[in-house]
Amino acid sequence: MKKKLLLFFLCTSQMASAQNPIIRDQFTADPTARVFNGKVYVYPSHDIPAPEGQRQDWFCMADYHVFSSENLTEWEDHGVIVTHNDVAWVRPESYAMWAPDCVEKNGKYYFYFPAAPKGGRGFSVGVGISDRPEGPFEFEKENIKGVMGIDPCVLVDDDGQSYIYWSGMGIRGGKLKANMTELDGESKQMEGLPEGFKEGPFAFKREGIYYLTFPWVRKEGGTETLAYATSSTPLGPWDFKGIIMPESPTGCWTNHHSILEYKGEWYLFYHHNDYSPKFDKLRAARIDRLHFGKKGEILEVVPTLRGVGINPSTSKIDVDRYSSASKDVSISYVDTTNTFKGWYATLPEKKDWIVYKDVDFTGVRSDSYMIAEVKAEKNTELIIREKNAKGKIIGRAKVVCMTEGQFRRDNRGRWMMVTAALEHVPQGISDLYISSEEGGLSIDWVQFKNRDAYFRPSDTSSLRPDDNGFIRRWLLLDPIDKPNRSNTVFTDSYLKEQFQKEYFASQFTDVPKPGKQEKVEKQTLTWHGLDSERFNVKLFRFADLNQKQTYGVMFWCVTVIDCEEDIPNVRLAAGSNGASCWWLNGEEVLLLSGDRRMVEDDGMSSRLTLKKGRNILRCSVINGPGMSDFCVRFIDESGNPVRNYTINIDK
Ligand code: FUB
Repeated sequence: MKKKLLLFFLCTSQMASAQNPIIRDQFTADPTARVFNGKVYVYPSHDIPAPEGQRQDWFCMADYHVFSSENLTEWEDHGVIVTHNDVAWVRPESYAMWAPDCVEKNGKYYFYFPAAPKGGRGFSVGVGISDRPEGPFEFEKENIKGVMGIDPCVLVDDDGQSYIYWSGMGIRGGKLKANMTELDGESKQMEGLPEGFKEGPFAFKREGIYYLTFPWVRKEGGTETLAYATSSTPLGPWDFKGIIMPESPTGCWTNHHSILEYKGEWYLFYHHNDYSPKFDKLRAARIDRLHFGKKGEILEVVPTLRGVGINPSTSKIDVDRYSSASKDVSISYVDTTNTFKGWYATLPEKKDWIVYKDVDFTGVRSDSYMIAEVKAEKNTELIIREKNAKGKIIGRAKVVCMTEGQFRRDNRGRWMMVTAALEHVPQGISDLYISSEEGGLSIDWVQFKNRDAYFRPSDTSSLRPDDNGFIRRWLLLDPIDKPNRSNTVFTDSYLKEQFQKEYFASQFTDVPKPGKQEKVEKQTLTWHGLDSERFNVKLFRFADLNQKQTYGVMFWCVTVIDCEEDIPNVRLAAGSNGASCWWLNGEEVLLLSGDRRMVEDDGMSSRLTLKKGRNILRCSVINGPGMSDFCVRFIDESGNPVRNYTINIDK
């Protein structure tokens, strides 16, 4: 009985966003891309590090995944479609599931793959059949008789006749029977191809011309190029035409590809070894545009980091995958022990720049902001322009160079998040031109976000309290875990203990920079500089927006009040959902205890003086199950709001 693969249903779908490489959470090689039902499906090999007992210096592949995308930017992983232990003729644990293909004929999908046969030597090729491109596939019990080798590729011609090509002592080809699972007659060696090692045939037809494309080692001791030949018939003889892509600049010995037309454009799918620079048997699939000349010749493709597709400006854009850059710009792995964390780009000097093409600003409002993950070797400014060096400035953000002691090495060192209001929003699709005011800037990603209903990032301008005196600019720390299931525990003694405890260094003295991180037991928490859209600072929403826990939490909040002169005889008036404690210039001035709802001016301090210059106001809110928030203002002797000061958290 043929075996239906249960495994298929056990695997969850995952999305990955992409430039090059396109799949960012696993090694992928030999990408065969096909268009089915208006979507692109990619069937790659799945390289893995060899487990113990397997040859450590060779290819190692136990299964196949299939991926799909409509925009060539976001790829859905449909999970494992078959492993080396699921097919009757394949030797279990053989780790030799090499380059596959999949084609559609009369509504059925045929998945062709090479593997090591039970009790045999070398490679054979088998087929799985499905009603859907992503499976589940039913696998033929026997391999295809007469096909001995690797890298099967099938061409379904306009008249319905199918041809299979593979590599085994050169490149061979033959007709397939209508059942798509058997050779029809003898296969033959493809004639007219150049001398030198060849494998990975990929055949297609365009404007009546048959193209046979293949990895080819053109010089002795060299690595693989991608090359092609053409013919007026599907099985040749072939006219050798030239190179599609030269040898890999990263030294990857193999290359293996497919070519397809999608929505009027042609694409080359291929691989390099981006995630494994020192071992080229762990490869990474890529895409770049391919163009034909007037006579149907394939123009040479230059591999890019940017790849293809349009990135929505509202999702994180890894600008280290740039389209072009000044010559001193470099890229580095974010984490050399886990290359899948990606790269960042460094712009050493003021003159350095990056261009990142095709970012879609549709839907970005004029009051939106940019957020970027950056680090600096000296105080500098990140500047993002539209199109080029002369383009309008979209946004710019100050990047301070954090000194030792201001950051923790275990928290990505100097890295920080910076935000800035947008000065200009490009219309539709635009290129980004990224530079820095002083150089010394490294950047990982940038994103453009619409303001939400509760907060927007604070900027460096001075802010006054609102018309009613409420203070709306704060540094908020991600919530500390306080797993209280009920608020009945909020007695004065419990709260004193909780509010006086030291959770992180300089907790009662520091005015942190946005992006600074604190280590609180096992949690790594970040400070955010935010302006509240409402008079009450919605801590619950803040936690939720940052995908942090919302219940059973303790928040720490700081702001700076700058006075031009002493303001005596004022009272701090606050309300909070959850209990809260308030400190002015290091002195505790108010405790709102018990389980309470937020009410304006719920508690009041005794008389205070806001001194000339900088005053540091700090609060902590603790809550079990509840929608944490607070509001605070200063009021004078007559109960009127005090407003003659500015709020500046960023100075
Ligand atoms: O992925 C294993 C083998 O490496 C493929 O079958 C060849 O084409 C080469 O890319």
